[in-house]
Amino acid sequence: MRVVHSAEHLRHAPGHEYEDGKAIANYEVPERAEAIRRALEADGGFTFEAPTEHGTEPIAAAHDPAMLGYLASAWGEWVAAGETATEIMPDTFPLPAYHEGMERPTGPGHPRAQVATWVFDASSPIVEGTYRAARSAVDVALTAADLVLGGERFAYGLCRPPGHHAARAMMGGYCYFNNAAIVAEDLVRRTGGRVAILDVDYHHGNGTQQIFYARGDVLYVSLHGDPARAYPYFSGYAEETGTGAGIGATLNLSLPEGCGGEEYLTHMDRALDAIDEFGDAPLVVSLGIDTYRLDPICDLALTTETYAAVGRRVAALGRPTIVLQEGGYYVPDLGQNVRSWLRGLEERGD
Ligand code: SP5
Ligand code: ZN
Repeated sequence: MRVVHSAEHLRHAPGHEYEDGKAIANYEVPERAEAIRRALEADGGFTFEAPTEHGTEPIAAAHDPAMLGYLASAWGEWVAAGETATEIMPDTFPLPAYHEGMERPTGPGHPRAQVATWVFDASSPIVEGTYRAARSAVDVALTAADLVLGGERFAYGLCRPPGHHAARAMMGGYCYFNNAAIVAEDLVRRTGGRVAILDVDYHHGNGTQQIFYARGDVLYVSLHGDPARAYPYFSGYAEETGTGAGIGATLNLSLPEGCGGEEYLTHMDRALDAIDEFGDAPLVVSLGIDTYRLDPICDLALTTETYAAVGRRVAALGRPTIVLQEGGYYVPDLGQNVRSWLRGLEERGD
């Protein structure tokens, strides 16, 4: 299988995130992508290539161009305002109730106001290299899509930072640009056809769902920890099925705490049935490995073998498939788990 990878992700090395009143080391570390790269290199069955430059147009097709503009200039404006911290994080949140019954002042505001306008959580710092790394993750994803449009049955984009929590006009959850959504929108525009997205990250892909919620031409199917207990809390319930032309084109399947391989695969079969029924569309997979039994921030119990079984079942759909990396935070086994998933997809065994 061909793998698209760039060292540009190393520019994004967030230091901290907020948990239970404390600053802790950020889980979304550069070593994640390096561990995956090394495991796939050692396998011998993957060939690596660099992404090609795709510019900002595909990003602006999925995101608010003003959000793109913000991320491009955030670091420079932070420094120009005399700030010296190495991470930009929101500390004051403009909830709708802040301005209830009042006008919301327009204008750019202080960089601290700006970041809280665009970033919805306290896990997703913007550092000096974030914009270049996030641009490169998009190029990685779009280059993987190019390979599949060029006739490859599968391609894997080793995206970092991840993307599925980034909505049309909002970043967060370690995500800045929504790599999978940008690819799906680009595929729709280039092929004139439909696209299915399968999101297997532990967390609900609120951003991907939001971007396509009113669309009937992009199916979004997600398996995730029940939002009644799991981040991002505010979306991912079964009752969310789409709106307008998109009614029926969103499917959320919640997983219980401790869910293991056998139970997981029954939920997966429901997800795959929905994709099969959607028709003969290319498939984009948001591959999160934070469903692993040892993941430090999640509570499912999947094993390395489960990932191969999932890969095999996805292959059985028979669709051209672009696999894009999302989460997964137990770094010692992350490479083997991704390798197992992709080998399952190619039916090379685990
Ligand atoms: C791409 C991706 O996987 N983003 C996930 C972002 C999760 N961010 C914060 C999660 C907070 C969960 N805290 C759980 C504490 C368990 N000890
Ligand atoms: Zn996740």
